[in-house]
Amino acid sequence: MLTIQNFINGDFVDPISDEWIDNYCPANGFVYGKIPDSNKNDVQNAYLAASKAFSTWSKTTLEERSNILLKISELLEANLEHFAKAESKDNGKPVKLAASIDIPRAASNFRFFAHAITQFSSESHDSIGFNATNYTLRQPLGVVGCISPWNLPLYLFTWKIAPAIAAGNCVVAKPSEITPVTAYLLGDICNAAGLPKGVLNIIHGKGESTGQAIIEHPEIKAISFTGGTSTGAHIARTAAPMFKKLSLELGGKNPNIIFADCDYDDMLNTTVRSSFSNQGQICLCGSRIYVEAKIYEQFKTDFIAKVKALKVGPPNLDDTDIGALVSKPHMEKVLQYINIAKQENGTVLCGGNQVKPENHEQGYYLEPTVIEVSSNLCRVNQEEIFGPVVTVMSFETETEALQLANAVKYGLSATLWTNNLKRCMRFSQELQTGIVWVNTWMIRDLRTPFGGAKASGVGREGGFEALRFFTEPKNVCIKY
Ligand code: TXE
Repeated sequence: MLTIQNFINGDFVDPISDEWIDNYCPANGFVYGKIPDSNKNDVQNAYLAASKAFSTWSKTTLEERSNILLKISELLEANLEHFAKAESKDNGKPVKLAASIDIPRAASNFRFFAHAITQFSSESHDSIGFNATNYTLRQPLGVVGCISPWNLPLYLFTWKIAPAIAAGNCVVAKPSEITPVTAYLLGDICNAAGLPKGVLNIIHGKGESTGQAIIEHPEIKAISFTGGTSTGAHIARTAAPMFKKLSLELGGKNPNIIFADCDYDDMLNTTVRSSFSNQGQICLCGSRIYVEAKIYEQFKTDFIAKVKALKVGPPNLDDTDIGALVSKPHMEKVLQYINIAKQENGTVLCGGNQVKPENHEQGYYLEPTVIEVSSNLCRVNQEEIFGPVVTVMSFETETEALQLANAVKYGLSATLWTNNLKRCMRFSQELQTGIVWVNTWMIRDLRTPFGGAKASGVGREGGFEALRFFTEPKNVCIKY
């Protein structure tokens, strides 16, 4: 049994209440560890450690901060295999995915912000006619809260922590209680890299208690959150009266719009990935597929053949394409949506069932599922399922495709497949999303603004946007 502890002031400690939560292995459904069920006293201790560290950390040179972040990145790379196995076991994702995407990206997050902070600058404004000049100071906020979800555990946890500490803040961070292990392992790496005590504090526990104590802490100045839209709305309601800065990266229901003039094979292979990578549990997955009518039948035949060839199985096997879903309740939620689709007259073209691999019968496995729908208004086309389920639907005209794509409450990302430049430019302007991918999916340049429109969130992460979020701009005006 793996016992996870909180990481406060550079030390690993038990929760004050001595209360614990079971941690499940999605691959076989067994409990394999326990994690702290932290309460507000643990959060307060983490806050006090962070607050004490802040006066020194905020004054360290950029070179010093940058060197420590680079060291963390190097140590993550040196321990890649260990972290990848831990992530796969904790989350259910194929170990080859964790080793090729999750852990390398966590290392890149630290490396990227180690460099970005040395290039971050602010503006000056010469007030002509007033004999005055203004410059903008960008100062760290103080103690900030970072709360992350279970789908890309270390990847998203570090995507928040790295810019926060690079900018000179100290952090109270909470990973998802469903996937706590790699965040726990990160504590050792931070100590080995020489990160001063208290700069990063990692608290484990449930959203409604531990997370709640972070968001309502009066001295935690900002919250960077990734997770569900309803949780994001609750955080906004809680934090707004305290005037906390908020960055919310929430759900998505992203359109994948396919025109007949695209590079067909490239589109087909990428669409399999954008539909089912990480068991469809990525906020950027293209879960609504719209195909131009003249290639619709062909697309269905070819797509379904490829989807049926995907291998569902234990995440530790090298030939597994689709691992386990993250938890039993989540698997049940996804299965429920498949039933809703049937009740709404959707046609399950492939998949739709639970899978029970040998010796893993209690694991949380689902077949990759493709559902044909006739109305964009059905619940499976409007609500975030966040599992290995996509819908397909045909369209006749460009106007119709755009209308279908935009007719949801979410606005995170969109993918467009076409070789028509004018159409590409029109769609890029008109799609109501924070990200538009044309003839590709999931190329991520860490300098770009990342986030969503509408119910997909508020604010942007990535590049200097993240460093702006984690700093307070102050205008200094000097008359001469
Ligand atoms: O997320 P939650 P859940 C979507 C997806 C999924 C749904 C629910 O549709 O099915 O959200 O997933 C913490 N104060 N996404 O329930 O609850 C929680 O402990 C402070 C999209 O797992 O939003 C965890 O650390 N924190 C998504 C984090 O919030 C609170 C990724 C996310 O959990 C809290 C994951 C509170 N009151 C799910 N309540 C994406 N955008 O990538 C919970 N938390």
